[in-house]
Amino acid sequence: NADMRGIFSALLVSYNEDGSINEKGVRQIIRHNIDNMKVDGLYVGGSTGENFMLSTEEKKQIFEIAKDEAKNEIKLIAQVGSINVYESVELAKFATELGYDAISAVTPFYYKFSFNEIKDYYNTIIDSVDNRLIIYSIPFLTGVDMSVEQFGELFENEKIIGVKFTAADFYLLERLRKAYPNHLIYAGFDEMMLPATVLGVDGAIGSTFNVNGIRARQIFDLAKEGKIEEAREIQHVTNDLISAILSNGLYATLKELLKLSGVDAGYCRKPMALTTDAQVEEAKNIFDKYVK
Ligand code: NGF
Repeated sequence: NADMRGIFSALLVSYNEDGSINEKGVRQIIRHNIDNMKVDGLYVGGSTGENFMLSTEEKKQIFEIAKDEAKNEIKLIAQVGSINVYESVELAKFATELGYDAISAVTPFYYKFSFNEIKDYYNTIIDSVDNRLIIYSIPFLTGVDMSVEQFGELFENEKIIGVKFTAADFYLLERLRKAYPNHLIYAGFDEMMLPATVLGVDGAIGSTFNVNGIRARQIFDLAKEGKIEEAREIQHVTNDLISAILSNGLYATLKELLKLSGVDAGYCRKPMALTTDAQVEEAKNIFDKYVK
């Protein structure tokens, strides 16, 4: 599974003001990631794509657009997780038929599912397709924490090849790295990429790579080469940028920064709010300081 290592942007999706998908804008975001951010791949249908607010048909449409635009230029991962496992299976089949290189699924959320239920969810999804699966673990949004042993039980299914680890628990990350040296681990928090890379992650999946992909790759490569001080300097600039983005509203600001780069990134989708004038103004300052 070494083909899946590297830097993956969590794809932002351009929506029109009425919430419909702006296909032209989505294509431009994809091109910007490939041509200017030089990413190795895209993570399609994640939190960053505002995926959990979409209908099944809309999710499929985004998978289709991404594959049609990216073709085989980069790797594509389709996030198909949903607390409706039947929808996940349908999406997994759809993305596999489109030729996605792997699928991923968030841990099922909202209800307090037992570990056995979570395991059944993952096996149900991946056993329905001829593909590979990456677990999406994001405990701060889902409330689902899993132990080293529980990850091991999931990895008993050979088609489950890794985890997208969006957590600040570096002890757990180190334990997972030691226990499963042949599974893929992706760093999920862009602001913690350097420590995660030092601990041996295989790649990273992040929202801010849509605008900061070049620095992200520098941090990753320098850390892999053991050039920690140089990597730290770039992480410092990156985190000045990320903290400014987070203070101004994550997805709205990323979209404004893309617009300032000439990409029609559109609006966020309800119930996310429309961007205010003050946010737009602040995004210009952020752009001039860190992105231009
Ligand atoms: O946006 C979130 C969650 N996390 C992303 C990323 O882990 C999510 C992260 O890049 C993702 O990949 C996806 O599913 O779309 C952060 O936005 C970033 O580190 C800033 O905190 O809130």
